[in-house]
Amino acid sequence: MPVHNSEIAEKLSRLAELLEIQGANPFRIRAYRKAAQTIESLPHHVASMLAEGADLSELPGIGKDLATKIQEIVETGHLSLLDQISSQLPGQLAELAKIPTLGPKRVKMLYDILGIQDLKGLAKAARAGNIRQLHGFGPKIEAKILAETARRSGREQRIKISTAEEFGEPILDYLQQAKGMKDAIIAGSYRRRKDTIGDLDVLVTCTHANTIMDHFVAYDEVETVVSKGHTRATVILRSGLQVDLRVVPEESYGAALQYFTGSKAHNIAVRSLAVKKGLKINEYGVFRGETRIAGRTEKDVYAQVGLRYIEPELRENWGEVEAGLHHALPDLVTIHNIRGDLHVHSKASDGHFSIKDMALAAQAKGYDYLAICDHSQRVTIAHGLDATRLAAQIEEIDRLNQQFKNFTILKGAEVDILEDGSLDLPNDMLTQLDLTVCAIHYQFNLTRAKQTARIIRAMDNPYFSILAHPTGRMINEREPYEVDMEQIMAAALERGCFLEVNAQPVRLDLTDLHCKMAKEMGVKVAISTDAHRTTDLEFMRFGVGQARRGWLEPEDILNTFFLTALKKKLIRS
Ligand code: DGT
Ligand code: CA
Ligand code: CA
Repeated sequence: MPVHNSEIAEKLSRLAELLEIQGANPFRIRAYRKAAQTIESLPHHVASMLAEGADLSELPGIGKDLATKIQEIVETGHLSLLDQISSQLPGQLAELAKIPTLGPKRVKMLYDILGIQDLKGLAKAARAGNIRQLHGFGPKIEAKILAETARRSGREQRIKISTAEEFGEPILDYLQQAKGMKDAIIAGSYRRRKDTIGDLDVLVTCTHANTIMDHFVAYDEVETVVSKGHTRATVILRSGLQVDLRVVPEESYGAALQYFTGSKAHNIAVRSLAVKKGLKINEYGVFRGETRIAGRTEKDVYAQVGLRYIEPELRENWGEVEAGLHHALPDLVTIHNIRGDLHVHSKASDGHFSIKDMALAAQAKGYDYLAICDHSQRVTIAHGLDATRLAAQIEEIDRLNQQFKNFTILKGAEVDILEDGSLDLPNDMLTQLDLTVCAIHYQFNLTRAKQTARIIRAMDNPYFSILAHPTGRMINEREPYEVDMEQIMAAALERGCFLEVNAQPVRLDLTDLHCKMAKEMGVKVAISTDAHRTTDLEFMRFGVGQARRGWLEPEDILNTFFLTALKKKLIRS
């Protein structure tokens, strides 16, 4: 995979940052910073320039030394000087410098004066009020640091659902190899398809519990065995992920699955229904007095308390128990309802495959359509398209469509929403497209009122179709920007616009709760993968998971419709 300009720029600015903490020569630091900016704003991929034999030292502000370093990044994906300095710095100084409130200058001061070298030390000093004493810090910054350290220590423990799959599925495969294994399933938040997962809760039925327990703790990724009994064990993997295992008898499998799938709040609501009926419910079954009246399947368990089966994604006590009592549960969308993908990239911007390859991959998935939405010009780091390049792409898609049968490539663009709410491409270009996905990529820090107004102003443009990744959050990396989502949804509904559920596992934006809000307000959403490579099309399942958690049914989702119906919906009156 070729190295992107943005990745090169990132490494060079990072090097500047670390050199600053080391107290290196300011001129040298500035040189790396400038080089990073130069690379970031280049219209061409450095990787291809090098491949074509270009001499990078001819670029402004880039001398021989920097040219060599850039070449190293392109060739190896690494910058050895960066790795070296990073490992020389004491403790977590390199990490601390990434905290926006701090930056390298302040990290250096905190280390030099207070000896702070990690997150723990930072939090401790902030709590003790030692940071406000320092020149140039003050109570406001100290409070910010405190909030930031709390946020970081809390969030570091939860992993993305996609990462949980990477660890979880091989564990299930491994368990299946043990003698006497029957069912094995991961319950908990994983089964509820939450966007992040605290730990894995594995449930098995088998003929030889002891064999399974031994087999489980012998898994080669296990670092620590926290506990191991006859029917339950807890281990920590090398990655830090905790895995709980429970062996349950077959006649209790449904009850155990129901119990350990949670959520806790859902279980409590279900239990109180049982109590009203004079029943007892626990992980072994539903009991009337001493008699077990259900337990083998989840369906039986729910039936005994007077409920229809409730899909795991709904089990958050967000009204599903009430709905279950009144036969008002939604018929949730499934991955099989999805007929196409409305937001993918090609090589023309920051994707890695041609339009044709992306289309072939989508067709192979059984889709009817695929919308190519490359970035617009403002997003220079992604090599965004200007009007001329977009015009050429439109022609290319027209040509390609003649080669496809029963499959349509839709013409789209991921249009940047500029700070004043205008769109980054002229309307005489946008009118030639089937749809636009419009997104914010800059100025995340506006006030809630300003950010909301900016987005709504963008929706005023008649060529605005779908608001892409509406909050901009990146799980464990970036907080959402401030917006009034209710106001945005109301505006979208009024104007005939849609919101995206971006299915990238790091985004999952809209979130589950926002999906539910969309449902309640009657706004339709598009579940889109934002794929940059053919394999990314598989992210769809993560988006569908969030949509299901938000109670969405097929008709709530734009890309469950056939092409003709979809096209009608995309036309704004
Ligand atoms: P996580 O791991 O933080 O992402 O979230 P969960 O939901 O997987 O929670 P976890 O692993 O602590 O527990 C798994 C399930 O076990 C949970 O969803 C419901 C059930 N559970 C755990 N503790 C209790 C409890 O005290 N009462 C009830 N009713 N259920 C519980
Ligand atoms: Ca769990
Ligand atoms: Ca657990």
